[in-house]
Formats: sequence, structure tokens, C-alpha cells
Amino acid sequence: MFKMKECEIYSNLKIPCSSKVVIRADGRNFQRLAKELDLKKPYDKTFSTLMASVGVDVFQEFSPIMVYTFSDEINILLGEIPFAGRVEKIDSVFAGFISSSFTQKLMMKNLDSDELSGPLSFDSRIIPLSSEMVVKYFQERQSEAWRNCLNGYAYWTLRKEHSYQKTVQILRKQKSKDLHDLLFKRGININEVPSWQRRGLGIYRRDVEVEGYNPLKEKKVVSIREKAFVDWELPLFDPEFFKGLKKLK
Ligand SMILES: Nc1nc2c(ncn2[C@@H]2O[C@H](COP(=O)(O)OP(=O)(O)OP(=O)(O)O)[C@@H](O)[C@H]2O)c(=O)[nH]1
Ligand SMILES: [Mg+2]
Repeated sequence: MFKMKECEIYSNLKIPCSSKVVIRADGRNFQRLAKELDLKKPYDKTFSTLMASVGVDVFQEFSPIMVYTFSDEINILLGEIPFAGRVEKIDSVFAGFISSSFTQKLMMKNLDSDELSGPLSFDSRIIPLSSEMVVKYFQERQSEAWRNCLNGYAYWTLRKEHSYQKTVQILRKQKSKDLHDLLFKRGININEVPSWQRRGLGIYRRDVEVEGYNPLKEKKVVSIREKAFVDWELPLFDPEFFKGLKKLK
């Protein structure tokens, strides 16, 4: 007898057991959202703070090893693989969770969300990697953050002087060195803009001192707790950085 369940043909798709897993979620149509929220250009710290707090929500819910975010993307290096590695379940739950967390934080931040044209969403993809590829993956995302930073500053600086068409035309043939010079002539040293704009933001476990009170001994006590730490001053990623990351105890 035919069972409708048999039409759910992707439900058995699973992540290969031996791989490390990164999930990358990306805001859908956030160029439009940035306009609607009238975000500062090229970087709006309120928006990045919001993305960081979404990352902290992900951290608390799924206990990954690290979250890395820049622009409208969030990369999640998983420790334990949830939902028995089921691809559909993981992709849909992460996209849903992140979209919902973002919306909740947006409402709390009181960014001018009355102007939104409708519900917002994030997509999500699963990237299985060998251990060696994990560092390379994050290095590539961090290079993308840097390219974004350079292009974003160049674009918005020129837009103060030129139309959209003219700006695109000027930028078309420029190499990265030309963009540095172009910005430098206008008083911006791109190597000195805030680290989070050049390198993105990381969230990972770190020991922090927590002050408490021991009522029996009637005195203050300091204990060490592991907490999700938002790093606004990330180094350039290298293998050492990843070796130092704490896994869930
Ligand atoms: N003004 C401003 N815009 C930002 C900021 N961070 C991200 N964005 C916007 O978010 C966009 C992210 O790029 P994409 O993901 O390629 O663009 P998208 O419109 O989301 O397109 P899809 O992801 O394909 O749906 C950028 O082009 C910016 O327009 C910010 O701090 N300030
Ligand atoms: Mg996007």
C-alpha cells in the first residue's frame, strides 16, 4: 500500500558521520532591509550588535564551538551534530531560529521597524568539512569580510561625490591597491577602521570571573565560569586560534 510518508524523499538525507560541520545562514534581501531600516553606511554598529546577539542566542541554544559573523551572514561551527545529522531538519531549524531571533532583537532595539515591508528571513546551508578544511573555510570567510569592507568604504565614499552609475563605472577596473589609495586621499586609512569591520565578530567560550556571595561564610567569592564571549577584536584566523577554542565540557 502506498504511504504518503514515502513522498518525503529528502527526509533521510544525513550529514556524513566523519565530517566537521559549518552552517552558514545569510539574510535574505538585506540590501532592501538596510534601506528600510536606514542603516548607516557602510557599517552600522547597531546592526552588527544585533547580529552578535543573534549569534549569542545560537550559542546558548545549540552549544556550537564558534559563531562567526559579518555583514548579514552567520557561520556556525558545530560541536555536537544536532537532530541526528538530518539535513532538512538542521537547515530549516537553524534558518527559522535565526530569523526569529533576529526579528525579536530588532523589535527590542527599536530600530525603525515600522518601515519594514514584511517578515524577514535567513537562508541556511550545511557545509561538511574535513578537520583541515575548517581553518581554511573561516580564513576564506574572513577574507570576504575584508573585501566587503574595502569595497563598501570605497563605494559609499565615492557615492558622496558621484551618482550610482558614475561610482560603479569608476570602481569597475580598480584593483585593491587603487581602492586603498582612493580612500587614503579622502582621509580614510582602511587599515585603521575598527577591527570588527575588517575582520568580523567571533563568539566562543571563554572563562570569566563571576562574583558571588557565600551566605555560610558571609563573604564575597569569585568563581570561574565559562561564558559565550563576543570578540570584537578578532585576530586573523590561523590554526592556533582554532586549537585554542573550547569545546563544551
Ligand atoms: N547600510 C548597511 N548595510 C548593510 C550592513 N550590513 C549588511 N548590509 C547590507 O546587507 C547586504 C548583504 O549582502 P547580500 O547578502 O549579498 O545581499 P542581500 O540583499 O541580502 O541578498 P541575498 O542574500 O541574495 O538575499 C549588503 O549588500 C548591504 O546592503 C550595514 O552595517 N550597513
Ligand atoms: Mg543576504
